[in-house]
Amino acid sequence: MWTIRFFEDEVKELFTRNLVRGSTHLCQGQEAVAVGVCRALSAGDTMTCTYRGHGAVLAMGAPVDRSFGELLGRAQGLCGGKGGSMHLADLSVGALGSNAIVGGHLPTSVGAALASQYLRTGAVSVAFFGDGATNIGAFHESLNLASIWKLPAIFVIENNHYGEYSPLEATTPVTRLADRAASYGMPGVYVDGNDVVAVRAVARDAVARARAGDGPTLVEADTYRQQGHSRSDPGAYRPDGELDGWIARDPITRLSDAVVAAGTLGAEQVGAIRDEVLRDVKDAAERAIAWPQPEPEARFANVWAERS
Ligand SMILES: Cc1ncc(C[n+]2csc(CCOP(=O)(O)OP(=O)(O)O)c2C)c(N)n1
Repeated sequence: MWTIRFFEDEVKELFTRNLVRGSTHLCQGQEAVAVGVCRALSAGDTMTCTYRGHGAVLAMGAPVDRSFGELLGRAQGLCGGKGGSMHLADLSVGALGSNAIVGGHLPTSVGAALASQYLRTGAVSVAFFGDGATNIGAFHESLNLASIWKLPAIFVIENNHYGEYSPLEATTPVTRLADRAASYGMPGVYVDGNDVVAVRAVARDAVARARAGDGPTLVEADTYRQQGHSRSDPGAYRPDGELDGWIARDPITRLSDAVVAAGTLGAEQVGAIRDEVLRDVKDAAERAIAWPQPEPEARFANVWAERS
């Protein structure tokens, strides 16, 4: 979770230095969802996510320096610098792609689940998406098809309570989003998305169900984005005190405090791990900044399939 937090903090910094092109959507505060779910997966499983997807891609195990490199448009970036912040993919770790289109990746995840069922690989397919995406047509079609075919899919709503600048209640009549699962005949599980241990437990159950051939699960992880929607949004529309209330429930602080309270690690050890992760993330950013831009000739590579 610290890797994701420090990665996002660094991206914010790189943005102010005008080193990141395009827009970017940060996920500070939502780390426990990505980490809790991805820790329940095994090699060969796949994941798709939104434009707010840096955390999920890192949680799958994508290298930190090459992830920075992609945001910086470097040749050694995960996608050769062509995808940028909103289009991160690393097939070697099962990260099939983040996606700028709200809900656009859900059919991709269903396709991966169908491939798994057809080829009998046993792989599970996870899709992360926001609360706003549950109002998109692709959400309905994806859950419907996954359920009727009993596909090994897990749909994870990162309910951060806002779609851009609109609170959930302004756009969505049913605000306990896990209840939407009933329409598709699948279990709908609500979980505290700032409790990484609880998220992992829910994800393990969903993975077991998927691997057993019992079909998909809809998970609603209740969380909060501590930053605005994207780079230029200070989040001024949030009611006074709301952000502070969620920061008091910060997923990383909660886990650190719990580990210390249980006597598993001392506070100093926790601090040392934190410092080490921070150093590693900063080093990775420095490495990526030093990498070259892609050669102009590379711009069409991997865009079209070669004619055989
Ligand atoms: C199909 C589509 N419609 C509209 C947009 C513009 N848009 C970008 S982010 C966003 C809000 C989505 O909110 P949510 O699904 O809750 O995800 P969050 O940003 O909170 O993680 C919208 C409407 C888009 N990218 N794609």
